[in-house]
Amino acid sequence: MSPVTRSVALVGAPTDIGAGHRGSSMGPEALRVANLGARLARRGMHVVDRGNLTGPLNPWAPPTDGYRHLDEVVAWNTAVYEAVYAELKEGNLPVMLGGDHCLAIGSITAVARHCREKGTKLRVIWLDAHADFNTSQITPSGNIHGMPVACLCGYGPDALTGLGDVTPATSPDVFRQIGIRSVDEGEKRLVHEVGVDIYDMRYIDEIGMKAAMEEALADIDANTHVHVSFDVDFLDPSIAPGVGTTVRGGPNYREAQLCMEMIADTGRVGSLDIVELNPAFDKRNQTARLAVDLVESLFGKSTLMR
Ligand code: B3U
Ligand code: MN
Ligand code: MN
Repeated sequence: MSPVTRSVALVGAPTDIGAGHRGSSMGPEALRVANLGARLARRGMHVVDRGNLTGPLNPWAPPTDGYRHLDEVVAWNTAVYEAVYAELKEGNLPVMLGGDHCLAIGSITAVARHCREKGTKLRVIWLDAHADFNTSQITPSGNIHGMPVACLCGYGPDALTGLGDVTPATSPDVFRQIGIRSVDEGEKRLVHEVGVDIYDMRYIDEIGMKAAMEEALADIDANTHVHVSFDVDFLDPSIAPGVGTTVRGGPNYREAQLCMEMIADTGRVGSLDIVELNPAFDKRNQTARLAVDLVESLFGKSTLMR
């Protein structure tokens, strides 16, 4: 099945403001070099590349009150929020090229507003090694790329939880997290307390990617907008070394392809983030090329012969 719209807008957000390593700021260009636009066009999509958003440089400062670079994170997310909302309003399918995962606060806040205005149900498929549900009290690092899901659910500073028209932008029941295998102690307690639906690697190993994805996608219907937030560290580092925080034991190539194909089969993909790609850690752009390959599957490329 085809996605919600055939018209795709690429929006670059070249920053590593929320991350613990420098370099994801080079992600948008690496994805372009890996031919993202042409590969989506090959899938029959009409593709426009809006170029890159701009925002403050990374001051590389230590945390203040549990946050690193909060003002700069707010500035970048405000830009992402406005750009993604404008694309949705025009009927385009926004693909936000990160950048680190803190930028999902802006993109998903925009998608949540769009869904409220359209009366559609929002479902966020969060592909990641991490739960990204830290707060300033429990974060081990102060890095805001470890906090976007919490912020989107109202656990965060006012400047980030209140980016959009409604605060908080979403709630825990909106999320399905896939591939999780690195969760901090306080974060683990919090995701259990609020009830995030997590398909961790132990569960995927036990029941298989197919059954896990069937469960995760079960209640998507014709009135659902699916947003995919693809943190490239979701993938096993043996196939995707180009990320700041590698965690062993992630999905292999075939599992990742199946995951993307099953999301594509819903026919409801309406927006996408591609984040945490870090060319400074990559070899010959292989992780960017793999990410593009998987995104092509997300937009309908299938190996199915029958
Ligand atoms: N949970 C850790 C590490 C982390 C989260 N997201 C990424 N790394 N990419 C933290 O710092 O919050
Ligand atoms: Mn993440
Ligand atoms: Mn991650």
